[in-house]
Amino acid sequence: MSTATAPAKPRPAKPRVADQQLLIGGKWVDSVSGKTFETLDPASGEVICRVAEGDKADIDLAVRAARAALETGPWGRMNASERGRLINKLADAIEAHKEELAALESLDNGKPIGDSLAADLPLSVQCYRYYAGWADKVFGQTLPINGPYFCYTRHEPVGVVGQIIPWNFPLLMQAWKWGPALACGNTIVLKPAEQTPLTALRVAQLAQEVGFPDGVVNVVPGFGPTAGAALSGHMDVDKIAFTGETGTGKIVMTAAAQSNLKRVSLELGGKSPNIVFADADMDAAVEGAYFGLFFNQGQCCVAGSRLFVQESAYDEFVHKIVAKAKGRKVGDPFSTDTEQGPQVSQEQFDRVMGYIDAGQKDGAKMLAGGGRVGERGYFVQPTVFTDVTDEMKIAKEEIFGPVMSILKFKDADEVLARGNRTHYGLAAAVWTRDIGKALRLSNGLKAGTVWVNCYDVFDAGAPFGGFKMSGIGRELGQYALQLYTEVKTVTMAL
Ligand code: TXE
Repeated sequence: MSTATAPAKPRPAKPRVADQQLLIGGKWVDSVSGKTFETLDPASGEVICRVAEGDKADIDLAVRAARAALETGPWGRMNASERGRLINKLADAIEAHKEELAALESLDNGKPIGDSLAADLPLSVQCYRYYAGWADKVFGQTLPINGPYFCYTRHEPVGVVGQIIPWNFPLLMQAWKWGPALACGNTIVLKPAEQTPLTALRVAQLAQEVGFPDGVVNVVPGFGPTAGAALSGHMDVDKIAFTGETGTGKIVMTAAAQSNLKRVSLELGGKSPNIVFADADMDAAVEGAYFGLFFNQGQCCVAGSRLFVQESAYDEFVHKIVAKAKGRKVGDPFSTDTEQGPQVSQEQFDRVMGYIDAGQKDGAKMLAGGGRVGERGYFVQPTVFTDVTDEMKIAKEEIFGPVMSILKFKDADEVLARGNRTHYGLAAAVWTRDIGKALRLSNGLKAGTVWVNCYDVFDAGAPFGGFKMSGIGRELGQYALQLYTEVKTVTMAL
């Protein structure tokens, strides 16, 4: 047994990044227009590098490459098990480059390096591995229809799929989109968020290296109203998968309807109720509520941003959570003890500060935070509002920042009705030791995911998506295969 203390871990280095091109048909190219845009380090506001700016002409080329890869390339003839092997190789390559990818993710997005390494990377790798396993297990049925017929179904790829992802979990959102789409045999045109294009491009490079045929994955960074709109309105894209704001989701769905009625799946915003009963394990509930709101700088679609606490436990709960928020370590994402980095952009910083103002004007009590941290970058203090009521703006709209709103309730019936009084329905949580109450609330809450005595538990095997205006369709798990397959019925006379 050694008594020597372990040497201090070296501080992860900020990577230097060269200017970036688009990946179309297996080639790295400039945009047709020759335009580029800057991607910024949110911790300093400084430029990391310039990125080729895709627009309609580039999307056209990428769609053409994806179509060719689907119909005439080796991908369409490849055994399903071989597709699975390639996806597994991609997972292995991501794992082998995990430190590099985590650093790139933290640089471009601002999330603490510890979070990138502990959450984004392993969850992405697990997602690819999970869908690698599905590749040769996507199959139809034989059906005993009336008459002298042999009837069966085939689950075929939808075709060329467009995927538009946000900036809050760039690597993970790419994995959620690519894993099932590739397992089912589709080809892809991905538009990453303009704030965070870097890891998507690096993963695409790894996909090329492990042997994905040219054109199977294409990556076209660019802006929403140009590149994103071209993709969602394209006449030769068979399906569009989108994650982002609810308003943008409506635009994407309209574009799909007004072009070729491409299939649409949407994962949108939320205003998730996190409900703490007085009979809960209070320390666990405080811990879960703190993580469920502040994780990822509050930039989570499932953030427990309506925190309902039962009146008899309210004061104790507020006291404990305010102390935790005040102690949260905000700062350099590359420091291993940082818990909270900057918001992703100036725009998001301004938006969050606007909600903090609104909370104060509407009369909520601000017991922690409320200001910016430092002079540079987009850092916001962990902020806690109490005495929040249902009609306040901070209780109704998605803030997407480190701003907690605590509401008081009396009993289960009341909190169930209030919890459901929203257009959103992404997630919810219940904290209680009473199993009957936990089940009653879980059944009654109109949300795609309900956590009981836990929060933010994600696994590639568990479906995820929203009720109501939080989305359409389910990602992850076996359910996601439905998003990426068309069912064909074949009937043969005997
Ligand atoms: O989202 P957008 P933004 C919420 C969150 C946040 C707000 C605004 O509340 O404060 O949205 O963020 C692309 N056609 N969420 O403005 O615009 C865009 O380029 C096609 C919740 O960044 O929805 C990016 O790739 N695409 C969310 C992606 O859509 C368009 C995660 C997301 O950007 C487009 C992110 C258009 N017309 C933000 N306009 C979640 N559910 O996790 C934009 N895009």
